[in-house]
Amino acid sequence: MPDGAEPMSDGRLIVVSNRLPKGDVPSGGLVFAVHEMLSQTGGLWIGAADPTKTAEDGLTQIGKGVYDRATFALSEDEHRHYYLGYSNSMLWPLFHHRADLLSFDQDDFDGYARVNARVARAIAEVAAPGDTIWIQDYHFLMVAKYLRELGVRNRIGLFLHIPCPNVSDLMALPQGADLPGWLAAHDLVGLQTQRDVSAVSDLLRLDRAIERLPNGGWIRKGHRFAVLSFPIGIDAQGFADTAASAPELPLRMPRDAPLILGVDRLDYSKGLVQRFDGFDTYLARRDAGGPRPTFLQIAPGSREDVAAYQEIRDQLERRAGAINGAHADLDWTPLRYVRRNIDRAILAGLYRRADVALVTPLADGMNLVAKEFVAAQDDEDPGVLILSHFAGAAEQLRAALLVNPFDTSALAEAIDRAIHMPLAERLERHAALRPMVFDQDITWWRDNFLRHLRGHAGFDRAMARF
Ligand code: ADQ
Repeated sequence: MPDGAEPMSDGRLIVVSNRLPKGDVPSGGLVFAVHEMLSQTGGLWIGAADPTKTAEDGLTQIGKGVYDRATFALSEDEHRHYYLGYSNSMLWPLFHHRADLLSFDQDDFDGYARVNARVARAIAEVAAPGDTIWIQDYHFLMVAKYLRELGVRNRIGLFLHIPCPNVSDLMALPQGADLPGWLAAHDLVGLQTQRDVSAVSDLLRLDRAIERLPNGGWIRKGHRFAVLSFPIGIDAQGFADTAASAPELPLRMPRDAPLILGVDRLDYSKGLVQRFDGFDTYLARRDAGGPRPTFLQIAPGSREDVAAYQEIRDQLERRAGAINGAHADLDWTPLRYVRRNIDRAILAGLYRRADVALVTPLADGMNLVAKEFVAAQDDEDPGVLILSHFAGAAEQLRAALLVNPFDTSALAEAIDRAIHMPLAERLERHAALRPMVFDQDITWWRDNFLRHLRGHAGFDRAMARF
């Protein structure tokens, strides 16, 4: 859209995410919610193509229906630098407060910038006046900046799914001083939590060109923008229905034995080693005559081309072996560690069967597993959620058993408390958690974000007062 023209509201929605949904009716929270929306309104969904030898500009249409799906090209080299490198070996660890894991490489940043610029050019070519551009996550932090340089004045929103770095984290990023400017190129930056909003507010103050406006908005070189929290939700009712009608579970354990469940992508941010340690301590302290719980940890591998992920995988395998070695018996394996993807209906059934969920990340934007567990419970006999203070979900799910995942002893104590929690307390906690998950679901999240971005939530009027 040429400079000078006024954006209209409610044009098409253009969504950009690293991954595109597979199949015609995709499953999974965010993907399904955006699919549902685009199916109603039409629009365009852009994501990365599989890497090839060389990469050219433009978009390739890969699916046509009520809305279009298109890919941008990525060379193998760019995949290495943009995706494995800068996105997942710089931004991911940095935003999860793990500056010790950063791997510096100028080529990584160059690849990231090149891919972001290509995505911006592709969007600029297809965006009509009035279209809303919604960028997902840390893979595309520079796209809005490039779009503005190309003269695009459409509404641009960014939703960041991961936590925000604080000022000292950011100093470890060679491009740290530029990040506030990249964020300022959007109209709306959406974050998971209020804690993230505070962190970003501190970051923005590092850029002298950015000023706070009296009503809480921000301005940089005449461009106003907002930074607000929109905690992401799940399709709670859908998940509850799936859980209630789940097939029989192939668990082979006594029906009355307590089941403790963990479900995570295998990632160092999820606190799995600390969780295993907590369970180990719990086992060492437990009363020999008491219930014999099984802790089932499901953790499919991810990003296995990145060294830090291979390390955490090896570490967990060793810990799992040692824990079972120390505590297992002829008829009891206390820890079951499963690394494969589990069918969603079975997963939902496992959540419902579980007496305790261990959701103990060291840093996490939100953590959908915590919400899925709450949604899947039998309201008359609910299980207990043990939740880390460091999961974004802890801001909403205050009625969970909140723990510090670094404190092994406290974790062991929480497991013991959860296993023995009386029904009355479980019911009370569940009653407080349930509305947070069912009322603030994925549709609420999506509509809330887009209403703010498109200016139907007083955003325009509020901005006009500045
Ligand atoms: P993730 O880090 O991927 O997401 P999370 O929010 O927990 O983390 O979502 C994982 C999803 O994968 C859940 O829906 C879970 O059910 C599913 N899953 C995990 N293991 C599985 C298995 N073995 N089989 C099948 N399904 C499995 C990022 C951020 C989070 C943020 C989300 C959404 O890191 O903090 O909550 O985006 O914004």
